[in-house]
Amino acid sequence: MTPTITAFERSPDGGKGLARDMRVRWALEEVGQPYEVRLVSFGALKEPAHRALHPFGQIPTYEEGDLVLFESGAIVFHIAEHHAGLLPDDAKARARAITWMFAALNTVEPPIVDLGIARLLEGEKPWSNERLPLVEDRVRDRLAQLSGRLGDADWLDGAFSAGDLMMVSVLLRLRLSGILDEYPNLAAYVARGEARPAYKRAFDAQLSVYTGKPRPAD
Ligand SMILES: N[C@@H](CCC(=O)N[C@@H](CS)C(=O)NCC(=O)O)C(=O)O
Repeated sequence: MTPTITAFERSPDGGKGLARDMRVRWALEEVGQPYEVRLVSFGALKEPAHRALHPFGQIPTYEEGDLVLFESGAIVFHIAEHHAGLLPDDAKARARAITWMFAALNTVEPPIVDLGIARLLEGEKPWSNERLPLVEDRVRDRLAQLSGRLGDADWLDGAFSAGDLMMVSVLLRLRLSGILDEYPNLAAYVARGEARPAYKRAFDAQLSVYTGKPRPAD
């Protein structure tokens, strides 16, 4: 059954790959699962029809028959569990890959989201100049720890997994800040993720929504 995901009708980043449907698209492309996309306006996100799918009125959602999921992490995990290619067969390696998914979402993404808020929404506040360096340093702390763990490995734990997909997706949100480049092994890690054919297909598909150009595969 072909799943349907939701994405922004108009993306705040114009299709630079930061909206969270990108993670889901990437996972679906990695496992070779075709999918449909339903575009949702900002107004419609908060309407009852969408809230029935997503209690917080956000994207992405995932519908597969009568199964409805929200939260990009839960959706990617569901895809990874039901298709080969994103989680190792070995039980312990699988548990570690899932651990990295949670680490990306629960430990690395929050300070990165906080930085986005501090820069984009709080820049005019009288206390912004004092707060911003503190938020940036919290991001740097996490990146230094992650950089130390990754070392010169290609991926976080052996072969590429859903843990890497999620970590790369989260780190990409830092690109415009320049902070990622302070950690060359993390910048190279993200570049490896972006170089994957599945990532490129997902990126092109998301971008085509906003440029009006057809998907390359069409
Ligand atoms: N934790 C959620 C976050 C979802 C989220 O923040 N979605 C954003 C787009 S990337 C959204 O819908 N923003 C519009 C809004 O919150 O009104 C996930 O990972 O799926």
